[in-house]
Amino acid sequence: MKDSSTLPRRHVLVGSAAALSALGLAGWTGSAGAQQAAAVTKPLPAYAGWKSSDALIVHSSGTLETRRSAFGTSVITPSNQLYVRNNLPAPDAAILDNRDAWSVTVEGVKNPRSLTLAELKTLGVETVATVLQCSGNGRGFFPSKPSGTPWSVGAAGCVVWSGVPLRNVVAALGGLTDGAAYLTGTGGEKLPEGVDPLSVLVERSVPVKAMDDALLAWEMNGEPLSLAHGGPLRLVVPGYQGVNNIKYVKRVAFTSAQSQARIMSHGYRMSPPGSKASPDQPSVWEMGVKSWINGPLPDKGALKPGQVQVHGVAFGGTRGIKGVEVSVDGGKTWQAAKLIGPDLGPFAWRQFALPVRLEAGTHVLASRATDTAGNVQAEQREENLGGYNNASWRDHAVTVTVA
Ligand SMILES: Nc1nc2c(c(=O)[nH]1)N[C@H]1C(S)=C(S)[C@@H](COP(=O)(O)O)O[C@H]1N2
Ligand SMILES: [Mo]
Repeated sequence: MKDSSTLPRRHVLVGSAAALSALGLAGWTGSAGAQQAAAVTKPLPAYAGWKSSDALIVHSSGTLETRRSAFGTSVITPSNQLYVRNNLPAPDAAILDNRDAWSVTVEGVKNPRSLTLAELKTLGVETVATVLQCSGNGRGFFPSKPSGTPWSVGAAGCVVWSGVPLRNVVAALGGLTDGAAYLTGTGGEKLPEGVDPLSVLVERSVPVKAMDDALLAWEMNGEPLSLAHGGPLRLVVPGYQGVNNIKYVKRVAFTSAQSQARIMSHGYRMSPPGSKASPDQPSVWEMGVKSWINGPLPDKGALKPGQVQVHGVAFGGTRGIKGVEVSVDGGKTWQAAKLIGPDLGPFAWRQFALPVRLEAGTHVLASRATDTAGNVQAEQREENLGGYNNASWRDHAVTVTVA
């Protein structure tokens, strides 16, 4: 299947569930849709074999995307439908055999040392709902076709973490040393041989203020953290882009400078188009305000004229959501949607819904969120080399047909 978007719609009705959604996706991701349709035939990788294949698009063994049609109207994304992004092969599952024996080294505190997961569990526990989103989510909408996975909307989910607040750990180790400007987390993957470790190491730095909300988490959605999502232990930095949430975390350091790892110095930078990535460009840290519609979607075929519930998700990084507006005329006019379901705090997403009557014809449905600080979701993406931080409401609009 090279370009499924050229198939007539009646083929959608006879296709498999997987192909069906892929065809629908092709309708709103343009050129990226074709690549997603091609990827759909790949099986789930072994470390994520427990996931729902119907709910996911397998781009590669390290990149699984939640289908737009799989996001329901509940707040929490079920673990088996959550996207996965692994920059390196996942560690051996044996690291989960004795979870409590996993250890993490803490540096940049008065009394630096290693702590086991068993010890961490004695220092406190908190639970927090956060949006986990890859900064490349929405890259598939960039006409410039940046290299990297052409994610549509599904490199994101909202999940609940349990773990020890990082500030408790710091307090137990005597507090921060002077000059701590960054919180640096290091992933515990085995690095490939024969290459400069800094070129592959997953190590990220965020401003030290992120410590106030950060957790060392061992549980996600009420279950011990899976290997796919960073078990036995993960650094969770609420409100920050996915890459800063270090899986299999083996070292946490409070440092005066940012990590020298390539993924920090050159990767995940907001590099202007035509430039070269460099450490002086902004890194992808806090998430901005963003929303998108998850229903109705074009992949269900033509709608009947009448009332529909336009629904979707909205989040505001560290600031939470004040409100969401919906447009059914491509952004000419807007109506306030209702925030529905439980509010799980500033880092979670809110579900929204708006009942509208749609007559026969073609309708462009869009959503536009406002965070609690009054920032309004932008119409246009910020062009950049890597295709990061796409929050454009126009890019995320969907076109539905009523007949
Ligand atoms: N150790 C480690 N942590 C990591 C990564 C990784 O490859 N290794 N990928 C990062 C990226 S780019 C993203 S978007 C998120 C993905 O989290 P998930 O796979 O649990 O959805 O994890 C981040 N943390
Ligand atoms: Mo990512």
